[in-house]
This record gives sequence, structure tokens and C-alpha cells, in this order.
Amino acid sequence: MTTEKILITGALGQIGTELTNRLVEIHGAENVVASGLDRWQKNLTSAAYYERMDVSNTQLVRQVIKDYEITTVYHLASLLSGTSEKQPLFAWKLNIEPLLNFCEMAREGLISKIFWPSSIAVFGKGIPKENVGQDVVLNPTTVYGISKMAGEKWCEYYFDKHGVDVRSIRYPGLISWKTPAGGGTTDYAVEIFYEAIEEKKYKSYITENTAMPMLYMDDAIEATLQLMAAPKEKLTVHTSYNLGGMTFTPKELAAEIKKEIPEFEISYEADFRQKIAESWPASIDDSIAKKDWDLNYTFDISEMTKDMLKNLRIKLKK
Ligand code: AKB
Repeated sequence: MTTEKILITGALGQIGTELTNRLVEIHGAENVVASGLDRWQKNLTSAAYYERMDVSNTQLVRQVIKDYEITTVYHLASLLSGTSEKQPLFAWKLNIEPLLNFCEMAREGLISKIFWPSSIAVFGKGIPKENVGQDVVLNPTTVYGISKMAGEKWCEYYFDKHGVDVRSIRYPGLISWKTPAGGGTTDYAVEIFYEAIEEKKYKSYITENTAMPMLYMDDAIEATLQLMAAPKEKLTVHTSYNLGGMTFTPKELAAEIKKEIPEFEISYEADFRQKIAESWPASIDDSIAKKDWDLNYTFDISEMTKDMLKNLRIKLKK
């Protein structure tokens, strides 16, 4: 057991739900405080405490940090790429200001470690599509990508200037069955499984040959925990680590689903998210994460598809 006291923001979201439960397994429920905007949905979190709080309310967040004597923050609350395009000013405010507040609290010595998620959205226009490296020039063309790029630079700034221990991962699209994704460009790769089970068909808003990097949630959670457990002196990236996972197109994913549900059919009707997807890499070079903190993955597209369908069938009682 540990002396860490953990606060998770966005704890009822797609990553937050599963990360909270893993942190409870590792550190004990009494050492984990989940927080979010929604009412406490007891079945979603096994943390001993839940604070219903707006992460933009700096005074309230500071009070929570002090009341629970928090040492480590997993700051996950964020607006994803699709929603950010519709609410650019709110996206900037939500995706940047609370991160800065946590960095300030770490600078003051109130907390000692922060995790903050970045995204493959930081790359953008004019960057080679395949095997995109850690140190390429970032050129995001979306509101979300711009906010994540700025956030990464703030993380690096606080590390360089003040020694703040803030760690980050550029997540690819995340696929999970426990909690649905919301407002992202890669969400098709989650929705498709629900529709395959319920309707045996799916209309994809991403075109058939658009490849994006994706990661199964189990691997994403383990990677996050590995990064947070790594010795500080081993970390060489203080913006955000590339994470590749697997790469596939909607057509390839549909073919995998068809192996399990032969009558499944996919059709395509691109919407505004197609342009976002086209500005993102198709595959990522994550060799630096593999070297610095032994990143590895368990799930490929076929294992992931089988696991998603098995668990969703139980969840949906199908
Ligand atoms: C999104 O699609 O916005 C996210 C992401 C890749 O950061 N899943």
C-alpha cells in the first residue's frame, strides 16, 4: 500500500472510469478521490470519495486538494476534438486553465505529481502520415490539437523552470466497452461495436480507407500507470510521450467484426470529423516510450475485437 493520495478529474469519463478503478486496486479506495461534474454514479467508481466539482473552479479545487491532502493528480477532464470545434473558447478554457492551476499548485509544493493526457491531435498538417516520430514539428489544425500542443509546452515549461513532475501521453483513439467515448473523432471505433451487436450494421462518419492510430483501454491504462511509476530521472520527454498502439481503417475494423458477426455490414457517410482525421497521423513511432519506461501492448486488432464483442454482449444482454 502507498502513501499517495490521488485526485482524478473527469473520473466518470471514458478513461477516468477505468483508471479510477485500477488506482483503487493499487492504492486502496481510501486513497482515491474521484471527481466530476455529474452526480455520483456509485456503480461507476470504486473510489471511497467523490467530489462533484467544476475543475475550472480554482478555489474549490484547491480546497479539495488541501482537505484530502492530495499528493498526485490525474487531470483527465477535457473536451475532445469534435466537441472542441463546436465550442472553441470553452475548449481552450477547459483544456488549458485547470492544467495551469495544477502546475501552479505543484510549483507551490501543494501536490507532487501530475498526469495530463495529450493526443495525436497535436501533429496536424504537413507531417508525414506514417510512423510519426516524437520530435516532429507540431502543426495542429484543430481547436483541440492547438489546446493539447499548448498544454504540452506548459508541462515542459513547468518542468524546466520549476522542476514540476508533470507526465503526459499522446493518446491515440481509445477503444473501450465500459464507458462510451464522447465527442471525439476516433469514436467511430467504439460506436461500431454497439451498432454491430444491436443492428448488425453501421454508418461510419470516417471514410473506409482513413487509417488512425488506436489503443485498447486496457493497454492505455497500463501504459499510464507504467509512466506514472517510472523513476523521474529515466524520463526524457517532458512535453508528452508518443503512443502508437495499433493502426487500422474503418474497412479493416469492419472486416475484423465480420469474422465474428458474418452478417455485419458497414456503409460510409463522412461528416466534419473526416477532415480532422485526415489531419492526423496514420501511425506513430513510440520507440522512446518503449525505451524510457518499457511500454508494451497486449491487444492487437483481432484480440481487441473479440474482447469488445464478448464484453459488450454481456453488458447489452445480447
Ligand atoms: C479524439 O478523437 O478527439 C480523441 C483523441 C484522439 O484525442 N479520441
